[in-house]
Amino acid sequence: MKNELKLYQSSASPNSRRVRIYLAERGICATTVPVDLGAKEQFSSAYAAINPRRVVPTLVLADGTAIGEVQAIFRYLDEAYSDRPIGGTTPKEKALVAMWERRMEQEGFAAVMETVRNNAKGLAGRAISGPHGYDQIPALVERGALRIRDFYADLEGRLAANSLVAGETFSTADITAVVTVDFATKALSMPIPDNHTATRRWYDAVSARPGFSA
Ligand SMILES: N[C@@H](CCC(=O)N[C@@H](CS)C(=O)NCC(=O)O)C(=O)O
Repeated sequence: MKNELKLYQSSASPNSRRVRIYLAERGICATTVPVDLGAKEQFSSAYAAINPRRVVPTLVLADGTAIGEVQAIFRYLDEAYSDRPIGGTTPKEKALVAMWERRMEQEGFAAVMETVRNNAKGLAGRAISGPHGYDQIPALVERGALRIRDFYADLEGRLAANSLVAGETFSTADITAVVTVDFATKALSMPIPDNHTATRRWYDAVSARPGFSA
C-alpha cells in the first residue's frame, strides 16, 4: 500500500501537522501535496473537487477516495495499517482513545483555533474555516483565553495521574494535545503554565519522539 496515499496539506496548518505526525510516528509513506492557504488555494475549483469543505488536510487513497477530518483520517490509517495502531487495539482501548482524542480536540485544539480565528486581522470575515464566511466575535477571544486556561488545568490533572493522555500507551490523543500546546504557545503566547509540572514532563517526553518534528 506504500506510496499510494496522497496528503493534501499546508505546512502552516496545525490540523495538517496532526496527520503529518501520525504518519511519521507510524512510518507510513504518503506523498504530500501542498495547498497554499495564503494564496487561498483551498478555494480553487480543483481543491474543492477533492474537499468540498475547502479545508486541509485531506487524505486521498489509491482509488481516489478523499477522506477529510483529522479524526476520520486517523481512524482510516489505524484500521488500514493495523500492524501497530495508535488508536487502541481492543474495543475498550479504541473507545477510550477516541474519547480522549475528542476531548483534546474539542476542549483544547478548538478553543485555541476559535481564539486565533476571532482575533487575527488577516482572518476578518473568516472566523470559521470552510466554505462559508463568518464575522469575528471579539468576545470569543476573551472567553477563549479562559477556555485554554481551563484546558491546561484539566490536562494537568489528567497527566498527574497518567503518564499519557489516554492512559499508559502513546495515542492520537497525545498528538492532538501536543499540537494544541504548540499552537497556543506560538499563536497566542499561552505556553504550559510554569507550575504544571506533570504536563511539562509529558510534553518534553512526547514532543521528543522523532515523529514530532514532522
Ligand atoms: N475539522 C477539520 C478542520 C480543518 C481546518 O479547519 N483546517 C484549516 C487549517 S488548520 C483550514 O483548512 N483552513 C482554511 C481556511 O481557513 O480557509 C479537520 O479535522 O480536518
